[in-house]
Amino acid sequence: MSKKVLVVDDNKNNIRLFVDILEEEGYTVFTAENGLTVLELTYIVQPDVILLDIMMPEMDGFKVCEQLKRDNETQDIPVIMITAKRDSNDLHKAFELGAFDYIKKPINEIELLARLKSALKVKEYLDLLKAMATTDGLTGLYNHSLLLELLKKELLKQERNNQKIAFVMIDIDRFKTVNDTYGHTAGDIVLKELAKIIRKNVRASDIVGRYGGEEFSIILSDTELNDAVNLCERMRLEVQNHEFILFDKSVHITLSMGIFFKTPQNTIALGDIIKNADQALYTAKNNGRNRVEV
Ligand code: GH3
Ligand code: MG
Ligand code: MG
Ligand code: MG
Repeated sequence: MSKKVLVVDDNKNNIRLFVDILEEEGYTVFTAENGLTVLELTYIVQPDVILLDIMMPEMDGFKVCEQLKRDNETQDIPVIMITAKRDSNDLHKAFELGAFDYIKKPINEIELLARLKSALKVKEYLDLLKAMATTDGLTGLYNHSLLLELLKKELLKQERNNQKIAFVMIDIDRFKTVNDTYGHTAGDIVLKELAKIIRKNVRASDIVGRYGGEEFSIILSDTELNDAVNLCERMRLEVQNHEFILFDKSVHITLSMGIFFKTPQNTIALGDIIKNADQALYTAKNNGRNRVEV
């Protein structure tokens, strides 16, 4: 996919020059003529790199860079400063503010493309690192630590919007038997396929993660208890009837689930939400497995 470059310069001619060079090279280019809208534009466009003019009226490149680096959502996007200045104090300042690199005006096309390429390489590694740190390698779902992070964020959002939230803990029944009978690799196939089934059953906005081993969690935002229970029941039945093909064997599994439902009035701590969902899961196991409990 074509890389996205955001060019910020108050001079229309400069912008045209950048656009010509970059589009010729196959980049997708977005432009802004002043610093004021860069942050919002960056949220929308999600550029891979930003070319940022220093001297601009209203809000200069230093201020824009500072703003971008202060914001969680934008701080990892490499910023290449474009400067007509010759003062090394300014370069020093740019790097202090978190700029990745700089290019001096007048623009040399070869230099511009070379520096851009090196910034994009770094961005690629950063993206990869971030994905590795937040994704479960086997299932592709969010991993444990990101799941908790997202639950924390979701709680704040629900509080602000006065919404209800359901936290679901899912555990495969007698999974050890699957491993013991068909082997660990076969067990891994079940986990992968189950992750897909769970993901398929929830809304795109719902959060699904691998809590650990053979345990999965779902965060259902802005939901009613009834809807959460129905969803879990539907999923429970689908999994019960699903044929997992492990090499040449057909295997069936069942799930136990525990739901904790939180209303805006309930100011429970994050840890207790998990504890309560776990408790409900434990009840489901005790009541015979292949069940949903609240
Ligand atoms: P219960 O119904 O009480 O949950 O029984 P169980 O056998 O599922 O529970 P137990 O906690 O005794 O066993 C969980 C099993 O999950 C044991 C472990 O080998 C397996 N498991 C955990 N992570 C993985 C994994 O990544 N791959 C595979 N193949 N198995 C895993
Ligand atoms: Mg300028
Ligand atoms: Mg377990
Ligand atoms: Mg289990």
